[in-house]
Amino acid sequence: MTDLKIHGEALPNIPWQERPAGNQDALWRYSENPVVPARAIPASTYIHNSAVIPFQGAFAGVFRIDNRARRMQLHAGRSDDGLTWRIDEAPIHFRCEDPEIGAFRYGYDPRLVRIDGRTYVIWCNGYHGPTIGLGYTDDFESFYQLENALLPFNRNGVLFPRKIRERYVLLSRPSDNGHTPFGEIYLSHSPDLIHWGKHRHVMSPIREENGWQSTKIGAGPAPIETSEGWLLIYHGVVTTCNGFVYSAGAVLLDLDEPWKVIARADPYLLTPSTTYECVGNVPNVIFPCGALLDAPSGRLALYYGSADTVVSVAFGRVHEIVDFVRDNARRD
Ligand code: BMA
Repeated sequence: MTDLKIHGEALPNIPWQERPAGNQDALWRYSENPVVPARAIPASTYIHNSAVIPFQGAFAGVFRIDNRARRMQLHAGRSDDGLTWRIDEAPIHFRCEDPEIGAFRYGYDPRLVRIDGRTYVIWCNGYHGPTIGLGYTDDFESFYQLENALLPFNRNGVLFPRKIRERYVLLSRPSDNGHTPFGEIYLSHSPDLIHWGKHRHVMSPIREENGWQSTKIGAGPAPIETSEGWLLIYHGVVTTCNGFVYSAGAVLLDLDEPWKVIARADPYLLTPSTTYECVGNVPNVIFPCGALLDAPSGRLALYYGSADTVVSVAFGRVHEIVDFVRDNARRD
């Protein structure tokens, strides 16, 4: 789709590698994956589902680190090229007005979204079980925590990158307190990032087919605004006789009423098939949490946790991914 309009900033220094000869997939893997090894800092056992964003002409990120007690922590990191990362030794300390909320037990699976110049962190926050933690930073040094957006149990929260009809909009995935065997994507509205309501159902797993998104689904990085709708990359899970398998897929959501699905691709974008996706702490996991976009060219770098062990990158072009969704859309 050559006349597709993609909203966003120019990012001429986006990490990038052209599609390999003979590859016809909408996304292709970086040849040097993984980009963050499990033991990138002495305190880590694994580093995986993590988010990145352009920052001061280079890049910054929030990384999920399972520490040497296997406690899930968030650490800040920086990079000149988006591929080689320096990750802080100490976990992020979120300043919070209410110590009851601030003293979270664990934090994992962060997303990063810039809205009106401020960088928001959305993560799965341990508060009597997993729920949606929300905070912000302007410098990746000081972090501030807001109220939890939703009640436990909930995971996979991510904000849209702008207000829609004067409301902040949040995707989430209500869950249970364990390795949830279900999960649908919902959307909530807020005037102030504190009070959330007007909850809407977005989409369900496709249970009857036993395909890649039959058990549960959850939003990935912040949706990308295009003239064809919001492009959302999400994860889908199938239950096999060896357990859950996590893949990445894509859907287009309505621009003004983003709980309405315009087109949902039937095939996955990426499913575990390399050694670093199939072997590790939790085998067979592709878990997208972050993306960089160069809007003028449509080049996209997708960051995903692999096998709950390392961080990997895949590349694609937004107009080709939109075509992929449209050309392969489910008819239900
Ligand atoms: C989910 C989350 C993710 C993890 C995935 C696979 O429930 O906990 O952090 O990557 O399971 O283990």
